[in-house]
Amino acid sequence: MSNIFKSLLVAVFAMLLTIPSFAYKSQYKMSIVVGPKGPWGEAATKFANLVRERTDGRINIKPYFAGQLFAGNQTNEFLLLRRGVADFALGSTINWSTIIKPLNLFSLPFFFKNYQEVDAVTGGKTGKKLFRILRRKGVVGIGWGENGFRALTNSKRPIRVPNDLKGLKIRVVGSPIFIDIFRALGANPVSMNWSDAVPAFRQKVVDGEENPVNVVIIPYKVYNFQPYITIWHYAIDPLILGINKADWRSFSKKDRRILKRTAREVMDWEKIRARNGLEGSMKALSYLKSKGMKVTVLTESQRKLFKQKTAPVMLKWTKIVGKNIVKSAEKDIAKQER
Ligand code: X2X
Repeated sequence: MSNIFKSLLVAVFAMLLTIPSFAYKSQYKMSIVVGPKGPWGEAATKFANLVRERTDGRINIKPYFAGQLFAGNQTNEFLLLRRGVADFALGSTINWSTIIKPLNLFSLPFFFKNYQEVDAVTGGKTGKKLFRILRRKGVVGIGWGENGFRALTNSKRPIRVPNDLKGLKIRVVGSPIFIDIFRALGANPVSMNWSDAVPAFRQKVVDGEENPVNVVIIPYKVYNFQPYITIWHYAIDPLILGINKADWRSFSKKDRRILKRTAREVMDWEKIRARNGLEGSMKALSYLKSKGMKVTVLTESQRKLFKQKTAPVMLKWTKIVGKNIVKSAEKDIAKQER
């Protein structure tokens, strides 16, 4: 080999090593099912801005709110992220659970009692296991955020015992576990995308729905259409900040570190807002009352009645989630309680 050719090769190699950013896209698309208002949307904007700033513009993320990237079909979000139609997503575990079955863990009826248990699982071995599963399916998870414990709202009456739900038409996400839960409770569940659900509330096409207080019910003013709310902690909806694997691999080590650090920081910020006033003194509930809502908080014994009614759903879906994942979550929770 001639010396000139050798030095040319060395130079090309050196170039490849020193410029890992040559394959970066000029813009990265980020999917979010909700609009820019409220903790979820605001966290997406904050993440995009901080990442742009901290990478000196190398990673330029554009948030696409209100499900624009998946044309309304929220349970397709994971597939679109995996295929690279979206590069990033701040997604609900519910919306991804139709593709990634173990994520139904968070929708198992009355499984998680409080935020400490949720943190023990997402921050524990189970959270890592779930991220490994996502990675095998083409998505790298870099942070856990929160939509929240899902509360039940309706326009007809207070819900205190399972019988109160009888015959009520309840909008749920298009994820089959929710159909099973509400059927077991005697209600009439209908699955509907979020973008169709909001007009359906306005037109009273449905009697009720279920969503977290701070992240959805308040920003979307659900109290204007459905004045009864029951706080029952029947399902939790963590969010995952995920990146398409090919995109992740294209980023330099330094930028990956920036992404992870920023995700942790912004997701912690978001979680505080998602939970604000929903622990201890439950101040967020006074806000709902000031908006004319009639608030019911289930006691532990009332909650048990609902839990009993949905026991067959728990059994069926434990198998679908995977017994090992459910066991692992139980272990993480027990560890936290010690
Ligand atoms: O559709 C819903 O209910 C929402 C916004 O909470 C989710 O994306 C799961």
